Amino acid sequence: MSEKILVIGANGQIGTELVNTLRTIHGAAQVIASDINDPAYAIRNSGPFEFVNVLDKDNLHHIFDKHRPTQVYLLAAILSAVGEQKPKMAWDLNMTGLIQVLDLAVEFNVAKVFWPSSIAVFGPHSPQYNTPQYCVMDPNTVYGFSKLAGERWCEYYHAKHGLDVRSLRYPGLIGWRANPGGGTTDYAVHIFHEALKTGKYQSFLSSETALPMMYMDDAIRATLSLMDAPADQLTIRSSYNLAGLSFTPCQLANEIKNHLPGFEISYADNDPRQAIADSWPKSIDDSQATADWGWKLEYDLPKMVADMLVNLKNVI
Ligand code: AKB
Repeated sequence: MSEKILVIGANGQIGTELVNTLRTIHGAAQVIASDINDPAYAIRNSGPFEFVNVLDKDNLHHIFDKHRPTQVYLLAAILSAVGEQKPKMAWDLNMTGLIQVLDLAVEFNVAKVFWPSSIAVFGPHSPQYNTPQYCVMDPNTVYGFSKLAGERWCEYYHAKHGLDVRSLRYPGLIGWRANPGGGTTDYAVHIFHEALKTGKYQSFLSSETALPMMYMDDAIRATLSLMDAPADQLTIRSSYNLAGLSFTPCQLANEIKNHLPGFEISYADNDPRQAIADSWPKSIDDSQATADWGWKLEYDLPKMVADMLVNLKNVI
C-alpha cells in the first residue's frame, strides 16, 4: 500500500529535514508538508504544502479529510526556552494540538502517528546520569510537563483506541539544514554558525553544562527506524529514551577548535536557560530502544563536528 504522509509543523528544525527524507523515500506527492507559516525555504518547492493551525480543529479536520493520511507526524510545538516566556500558550499548543491530532487520527483510521517527546520530561529529582526509561519525573518547565502529559495521552490512545502512536524523547538536536526554534540546547547549533561567520561565540550555558545531544542524521534515522518497526516489537507506547552523545559547551568548542584553531568561546552569566539545563539529565540510558528496534548511534562528537562544519560552510 502506498503511504500518504502528513507532516504538521514541517517548517521547524526536525520538520524540514524529515519532509525531505520522507519525500526521497516515498515520492514528493505522497508527503504533505504543513505549517501555520509560509513554507520554509528547505521544503518550499519540493512537494505539496498546506497551511495548518493545530489549534483550529475545523482546519485540521479539513486537511485530514482532504488527504486521508496513512501516517501523521505532529511536530508543531513550543520548546523549552520560549515556553517559559509564553507558558499558557505553550501548554495550549503542545497539549490541545496533540489531543486534536490523536482524535482525528482515530476518526480517520490513520495507521501510524509520530509525536516527539524530549529529555525535558525529566526533572531535578530524576537520576542525572544514564537516566533510565522509568524513574522519578518532575519536570519544572511548561514544555517538560506538557511533553510528559503528552506521553501519557499517547499511551492512553494506544491502550483505549488501539492507535499506533510512536514517540521518541529527543535530546538536543544539531543539524545544518535548519535552525532550532527556542530551546535550551540551541547553543549547540548557534555555535557552529558563529564559529564560521565570526570566529567567536558566547555560550548562554556555562562551560561545564553537559547535556544529551544528537546529530540530525541520527535523529531522522531513529525516527524512521521506530516508525518502520513491527508494532508487536514495541514495548513502550509513551516515548522511548534516546541517548545521543553527551558533551559540554567547552568540549564542543574544543572539538570545533580542532578544525578552526582561532575559534574563541566565552560564557554568559545568569541566562535563564541555565536553570533549565541544570534540571535535565546529563546522559540517557536508551537500551530499550536498542532492544526493541535495534537502535544504534552513528555520529560521535568528532564525526558530528566535522560533518556540521563541512556542510554548514556551503550554506551560510
Ligand atoms: C529544547 O531545548 O527545548 C529542545 C529539547 C531538548 O527538547 N531542544
